[in-house]
Amino acid sequence: MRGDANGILSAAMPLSIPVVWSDECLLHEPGGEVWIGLPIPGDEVPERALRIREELTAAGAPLHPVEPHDDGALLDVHDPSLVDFLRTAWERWDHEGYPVEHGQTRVVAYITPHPGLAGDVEPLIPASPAALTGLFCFDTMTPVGPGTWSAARAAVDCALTACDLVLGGAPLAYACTRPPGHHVTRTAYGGSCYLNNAAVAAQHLRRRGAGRVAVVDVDAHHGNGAQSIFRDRDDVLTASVHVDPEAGWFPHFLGTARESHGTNLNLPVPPRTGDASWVAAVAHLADATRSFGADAVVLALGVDAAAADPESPLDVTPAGFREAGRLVGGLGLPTVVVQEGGYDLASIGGLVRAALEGVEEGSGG
Ligand code: SP5
Ligand code: ZN
Repeated sequence: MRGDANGILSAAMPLSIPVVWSDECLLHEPGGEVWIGLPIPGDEVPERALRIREELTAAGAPLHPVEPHDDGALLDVHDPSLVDFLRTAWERWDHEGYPVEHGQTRVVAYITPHPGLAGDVEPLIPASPAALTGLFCFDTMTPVGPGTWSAARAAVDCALTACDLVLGGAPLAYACTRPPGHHVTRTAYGGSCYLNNAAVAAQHLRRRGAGRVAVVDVDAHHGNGAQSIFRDRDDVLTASVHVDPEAGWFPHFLGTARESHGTNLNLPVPPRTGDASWVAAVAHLADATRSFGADAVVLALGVDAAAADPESPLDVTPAGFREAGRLVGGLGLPTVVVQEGGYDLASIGGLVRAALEGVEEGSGG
């Protein structure tokens, strides 16, 4: 049983949205991350995806196996140097002896080419692997280990497979992926993200015939990656509701309403925002998608805006996620849902289920 918007209980229909899955997405183990100078446990863990899959299959959703895709759309949105770095980072690190000689079991940066360091001198490509990491990674919380590349590349394939289902006529498809991707720009990764799955999906939809695509991002954190990647494009709308970075939240340097322009909409909300204001912001994103004339939607579905989530101070409930899903589904557009954040293992499955039930209800399914 579940409550609808009026609080009336109704029998839950089984979910019918295909859930695209790859076991390879489980191969990335953060092992820990460095936060403000200290090692802490990483919370972007494989168990997240398992919990979501368990909940969705219990709700009746069919699993759909991942299909491999070439690098076409991936290299449209990411610089080849970033992709090459991520593909080879662990082997280089291991080969240079960091794990054995120093106990450094993950690739992490220790120096970055801050714009104030080099001024107008073009920085070197560093010979040291530790220094090279700082050329591509913008934080200390996004470690690369032995399984990271396989998992991140599989996550891209899951997003692309979900796109193909929709391009083939399915109204909706869900990529049950990790690691997430929405913080990754054309040239730099971070925020527990390596490759921008949602941006690659949007680009793939464009390549395969959708004239205009909207990336609607409801993760608790700003979708800075898609904003940056598509900044000069008038064929992709990027729209994000997120906790206000000016109130002290990741990604700290970006995400204000002032960055909004014709095809970019940022709606920061204050800490402790609950369902009413958050759902109103999602309605605003949906209205912008309609006005833009999108032919397809990529919903970047992080569920870390939930009250119990350790990574954000927002207070959205499952009913709020269901209503957000209804609003996006109600656009009546082919919709690819891509998993982003969400870190409370006890509730993550139910939150994603609520959102996807809402998408199906809104789309009339
Ligand atoms: C995809 C996504 O949601 N990325 C957001 C990553 C934000 N990470 C900020 C980490 C700040 C340190 N968290 C420590 C939590 C201790 N409870
Ligand atoms: Zn997030």
